[in-house]
Amino acid sequence: MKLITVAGPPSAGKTSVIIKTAEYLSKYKGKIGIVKFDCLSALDHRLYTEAGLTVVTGLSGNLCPDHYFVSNIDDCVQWGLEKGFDVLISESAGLCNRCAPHIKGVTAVCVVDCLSGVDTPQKIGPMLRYADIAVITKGDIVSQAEREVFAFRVRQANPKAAVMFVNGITGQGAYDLSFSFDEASEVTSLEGARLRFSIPAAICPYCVGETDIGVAHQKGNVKKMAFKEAVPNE
Ligand SMILES: Nc1nc2c(ncn2[C@@H]2O[C@H](COP(=O)(O)OP(=O)(O)OP(=O)(O)O)[C@@H](O)[C@H]2O)c(=O)[nH]1
Ligand SMILES: [Zn+2]
Ligand SMILES: [Zn+2]
Repeated sequence: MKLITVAGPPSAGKTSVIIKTAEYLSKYKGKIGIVKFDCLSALDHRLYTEAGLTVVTGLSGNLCPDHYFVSNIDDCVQWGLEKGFDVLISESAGLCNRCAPHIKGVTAVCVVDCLSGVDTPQKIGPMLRYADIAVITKGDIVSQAEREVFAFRVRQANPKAAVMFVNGITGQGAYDLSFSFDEASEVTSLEGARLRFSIPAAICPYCVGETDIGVAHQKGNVKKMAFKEAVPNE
């Protein structure tokens, strides 16, 4: 079974792109399964099941969704193998912009939407920087010049990634994306595999649910601000 991790900011178009790509994948590559990771709620299972795709949802609740992802992805692989999928695609929310679910040796996709602003590719960090394929959505709503500038900024953030435009609504570009999944390697277990980028350590009382503000509650892995002021120009 091939495994593909798809990450990207909320509402970037991940589900739309996956559904359009899965149409081709199920035609040419066999049975497709989906795992959706999110924090508090996810409605994507409705879209996936309407599209005829089998999906499981993992909600991380009070954990960072990427920490939750890395603790559960091998179980998802085992589920996918039991179900007899040929391709398993994980969609994760990329909510903290510091984590990335991408795994060494597993094809990694980052979806960014070109309405999100030209600085977004720099802001979203390892989710884009460590992806093999950067998919840009919503190119239909901006001008050719804006598409080019956005793609340039994506290439600056990750010079190694293949950059592809996919329209999540019409599916334009999804055929090419489905072909680039050919290179995804076969996975039977992730035991011993490694993430491409470390997940931040976050062991402090707030990680385990404390809500009180005050020095007495700042124990463990706490980082304090350095107050370097940027002053207004005279
Ligand atoms: N115009 C346009 N709209 C798009 C495109 N791709 C996705 N959308 C729309 O953008 C919205 C969000 O798309 P989703 O596919 O749900 O995005 P997502 O990244 O899966 O969202 P979450 O899982 O909720 O984070 C939907 O209304 C889509 O129809 C695109 O290429 N062009
Ligand atoms: Zn989604
Ligand atoms: Zn995180």
